[in-house]
Amino acid sequence: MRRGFWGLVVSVALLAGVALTTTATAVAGASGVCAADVRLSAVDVLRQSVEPRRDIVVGQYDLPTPETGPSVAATKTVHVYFHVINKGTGLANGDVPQSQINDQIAVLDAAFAPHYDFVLAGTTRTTNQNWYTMQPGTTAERQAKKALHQGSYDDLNFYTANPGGGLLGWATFPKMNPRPGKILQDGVVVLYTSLPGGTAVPYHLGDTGVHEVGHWLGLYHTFQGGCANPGDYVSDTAAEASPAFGCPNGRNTCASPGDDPIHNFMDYTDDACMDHFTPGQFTRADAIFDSIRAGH
Ligand SMILES: [Ca+2]
Ligand SMILES: [Ca+2]
Ligand SMILES: [Zn+2]
Repeated sequence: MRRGFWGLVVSVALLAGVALTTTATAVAGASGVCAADVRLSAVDVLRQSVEPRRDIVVGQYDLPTPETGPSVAATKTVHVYFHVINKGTGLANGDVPQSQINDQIAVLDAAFAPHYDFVLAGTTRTTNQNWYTMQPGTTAERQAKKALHQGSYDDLNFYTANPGGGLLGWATFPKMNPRPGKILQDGVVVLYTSLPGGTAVPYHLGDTGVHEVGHWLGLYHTFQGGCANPGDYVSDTAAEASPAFGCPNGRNTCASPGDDPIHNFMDYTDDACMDHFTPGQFTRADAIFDSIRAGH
């Protein structure tokens, strides 16, 4: 999940039925449940700094952790079912135009190339006031996804809505051998104004979608676990003590080698600042996709 703007404390009821509270510095890295993200604007960093740190790491057991797999993986085609949840017609009501959907797909393609090729398989448009403001772990979310989800576990269901409270998005992690009901809840949700060309400045270039799809593929935040090993379970991302906001070049919060990976899509920096995944992240994502999502 990703939160912008206000960064208030948010309670997230995980799909696993475990309630947890996450703050600006919290990490909910749990497989099969929603990835709790908080991304603040620069003005909220002060608020963040006075909040107690509550890093929460649960349920990683179902994700393969080693970076194993072929050195050159074939491009995986991922079909995308795009679900626009709005409260009426027109962009002001969340009814994003097809051009922005196409642009979001193009941003995903650019970010994940050449490992993943995203192909739009269908677009649905639903007007529902309750679903439009759904938040992670709510009845509204469960109902919306149950009604709208299409395809199988290797297809991406991408929802846009207006969850409010500064939430930019959230995602479900891959889970080994998911039950049919779990598959229906699979996918990513983003704030509709975070699509490319949207108004959620500085989160308006489509990288919230990239970040959430990163979680959907099994990637953790670069600040997962802080400075301690194994961190994000990826060896070529430098450890990072806490989320970075804005674009703080030269930030270095851990004594281990390397500056913080502030330009990585799995940090919390501005869209204009984040621009890549590492080879290790792709190796991890590919291994997880092959073992958990492909063919399910
Ligand atoms: Ca790392
Ligand atoms: Ca360092
Ligand atoms: Zn996240």
